[in-house]
Amino acid sequence: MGILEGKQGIVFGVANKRSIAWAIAQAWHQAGAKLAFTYQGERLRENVQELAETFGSDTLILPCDVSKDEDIASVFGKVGAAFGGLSLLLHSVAFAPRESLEGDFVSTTREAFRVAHDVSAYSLVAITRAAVPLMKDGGSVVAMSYYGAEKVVPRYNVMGVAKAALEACTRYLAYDLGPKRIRVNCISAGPMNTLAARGIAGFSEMLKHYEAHSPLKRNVLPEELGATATFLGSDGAAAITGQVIYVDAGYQIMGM
Ligand code: 0WE
Repeated sequence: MGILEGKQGIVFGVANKRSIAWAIAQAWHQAGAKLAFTYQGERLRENVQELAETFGSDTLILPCDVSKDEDIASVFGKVGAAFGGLSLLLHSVAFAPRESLEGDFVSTTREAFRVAHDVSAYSLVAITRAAVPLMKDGGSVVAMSYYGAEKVVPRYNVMGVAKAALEACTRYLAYDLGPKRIRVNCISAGPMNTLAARGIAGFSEMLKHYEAHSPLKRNVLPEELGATATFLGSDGAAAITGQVIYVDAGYQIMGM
């Protein structure tokens, strides 16, 4: 009997088998949850279908561009019809235009700033609001963040500002939804070797830096993010809301 038995959830942000969202979906599934998935764009449909259907050929898989209100309304309409209720929501979605993650932060355009905040931060507010009517017995919303939200990580740039907004949104949502027993938390993960990290200049050096300098002297495994998200989804975390939980081999405590 898993600790998420009888719970139903929706996962935003699977792109491929290396996605953090996929690691968390597997952990939630193994803990007994029934899951629906969304995918961003036709390009990713097959990938997500192939993965999600390992949980059963009847798995609900829906297109969703989180920057479109109509897509979000359609997804939650269909999830409501299929599930009747919802307990778990994973937000593992971020985007900033590539150029904005390369040069100086001071060069960030108004449009890059807008897109990064719309896709990476406002989307949490939009999908959480749409989930509230389905979370009749309370629920757990989990969003993914990164250390660049609180300290300068060279070239993370506007994504750092958007993750700071995401973490602040988490606190305000937690306050609003606490009376409905809906909890909202972030997991701040150490750097992971995902599609989103591919091609980022100096990324393998970043992994080596964590190995050398984090208290645990290693990087984080995807299944460790899954285990934390499973805890946050479970009744063991019933009094935890509005928090940023660091799953980063301890890196965040260091001053040097
Ligand atoms: O949040 C992220 C990355 C999210 C991301 C990645 C991309 C790459 C492709 C958002 N938008 C885009 N846009 C693209 O066009 N991380 C925590 C991973 C990451 O990204 C970095 C990092 C780390 C760590 C970028 C610069 C420096 C460090």
